Amino acid sequence: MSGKSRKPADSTVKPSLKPGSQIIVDTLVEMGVDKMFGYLGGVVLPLFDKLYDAPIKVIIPRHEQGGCHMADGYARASGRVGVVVTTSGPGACNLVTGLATAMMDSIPIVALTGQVRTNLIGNDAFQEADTTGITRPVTKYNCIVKDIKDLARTIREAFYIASTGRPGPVLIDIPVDVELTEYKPDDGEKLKLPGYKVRTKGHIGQITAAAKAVNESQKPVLYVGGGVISANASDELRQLAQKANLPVTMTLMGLGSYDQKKPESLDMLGMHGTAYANYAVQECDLLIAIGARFDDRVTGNVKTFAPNAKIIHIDVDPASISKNVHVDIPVVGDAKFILKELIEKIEHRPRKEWLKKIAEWKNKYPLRYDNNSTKIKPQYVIEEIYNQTKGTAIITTGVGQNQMWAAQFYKFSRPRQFISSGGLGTMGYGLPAAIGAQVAKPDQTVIDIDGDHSFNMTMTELATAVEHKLPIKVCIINNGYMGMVRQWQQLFYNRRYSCSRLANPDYATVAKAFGAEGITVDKKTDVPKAVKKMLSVKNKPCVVDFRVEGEENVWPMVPAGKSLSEMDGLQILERLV
Ligand SMILES: Cc1ncc(C[n+]2csc(CCOP(=O)(O)OP(=O)(O)O)c2C)c(N)n1
Ligand SMILES: [Mg+2]
Repeated sequence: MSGKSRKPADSTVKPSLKPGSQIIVDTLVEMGVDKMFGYLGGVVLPLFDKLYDAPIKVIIPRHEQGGCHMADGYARASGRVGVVVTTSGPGACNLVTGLATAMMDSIPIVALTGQVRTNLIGNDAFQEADTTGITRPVTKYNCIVKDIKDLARTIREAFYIASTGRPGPVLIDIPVDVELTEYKPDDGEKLKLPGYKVRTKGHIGQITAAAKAVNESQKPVLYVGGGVISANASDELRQLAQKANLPVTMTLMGLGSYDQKKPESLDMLGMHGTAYANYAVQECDLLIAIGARFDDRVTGNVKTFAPNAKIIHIDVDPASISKNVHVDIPVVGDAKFILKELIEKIEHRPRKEWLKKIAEWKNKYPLRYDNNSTKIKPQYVIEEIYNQTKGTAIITTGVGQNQMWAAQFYKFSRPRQFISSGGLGTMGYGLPAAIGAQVAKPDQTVIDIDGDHSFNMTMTELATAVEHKLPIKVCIINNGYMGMVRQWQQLFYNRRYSCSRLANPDYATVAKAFGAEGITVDKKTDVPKAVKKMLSVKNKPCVVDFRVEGEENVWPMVPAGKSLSEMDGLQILERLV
């Protein structure tokens, strides 16, 4: 930690005994933690006192929700477990949105929360909240440690549970008296998780059945989700697709798992996916789902989803199998292991007609926008960012139209490059996630493509980025609206824009007030030089306020509940040729 004069640590502690607060720090170091996020408060002061001397960089957000999203962005960018710590009561409650975001997207986080003294629990003590009760539905696992003997082991278990199987957030609640109790922990103590089983290798009979189905299929499609990224299975996915000659479509969470520059990539499917991906899914005879969960934004009407297809589902979570859509060949286990086995058993097939048909769809319905407009089109801004960064930046997003355009117009080529709140759709995620990603990857360009209203929710975290000299870039696609809400109001509520336009601050001025660089762009011709300037800023964040056309829509669009082939906006795209 910087900017402090160190006072010697308390020397009254007997050498073999350690207070719980020191046990927490030592166990975090043992787990390989060298950076973490957190916020102070009464019941975590013992812990922060020990962090003062620890070999861990602690980044303090301006709101605990931001801290949780930072830990999440850190985890997504690095593949490691993100760690966040908060005080009891209000601090712990502020984590809820961040935990739910990580839970829905299967992101490994360990959250440590302080709690009131054990003997005060249940007394409505000052800053007491039932943290484990409140966070149970938004964590993979949580518990309270009431006995110092369990502390080190429980923290180790938290890291194990968060990062294995289907990853997710784990919360450990620690009363302040446990932090203060002295104890000599047993370093060699084994984890005690009798009920927690992780299936790694898939059932060989199922893998053989899957291989047979792939070999026999005339019109297969790979449908890939974020599970391939968490399983670090992108190399295997590429080998599988190339060996068996399979087209690949990805969910929002799966973007980056397959290089979108490759011809076999059909890009994103679903509500705002490409027409060629959606048509291919609706016409395929075999759908090979890997680490994906048949979310309603992907399937549209489940009853008419992939109507002619046999479905293979490879997933580490048995609870995901046949949850939304009936699966013919389930394979439960780690995608990396399973794909390795599958690659051995599959054969190349030419599939000329199928691939020709897909090429025709791709040719007929590429993603387009009106680039002859004199106004700034959001898609143009994103294309310019893509071109100037040569497709290599890490992109985080807000939620809404900005997120969908980022997914459509930035082409991703590697896993952990696209970081977005998919399952929960959390506005305010983009900026803190960018901070977490930049902390994880200091040498890479990290860009938050954000919405004006998403940015409004957590923009206070600019202070955190300035303090740590993080050169993140924030590109606000400023349409002056809650754009995605406005689009729905336009299409389904007869253009009655009820409450979806609010006053915004001048973002360049806001950025400068925080000590960041701030740029306003209101002319289309100024977009390239603003992007160039933004990319050249070092050692501090740069916010660019792109004043884009207010009523641009995201196309194509499968209206909620419709079947995937019933896309609106295709005629509009065709007219743009
Ligand atoms: C925390 C939160 N509150 C509400 C919503 C519902 N919602 C989804 S998109 C959206 C509008 C987003 O506006 P903006 O950030 O400006 O993005 P745009 O769609 O204009 O690009 C809203 C309100 C949400 N996803 N998250
Ligand atoms: Mg907006």
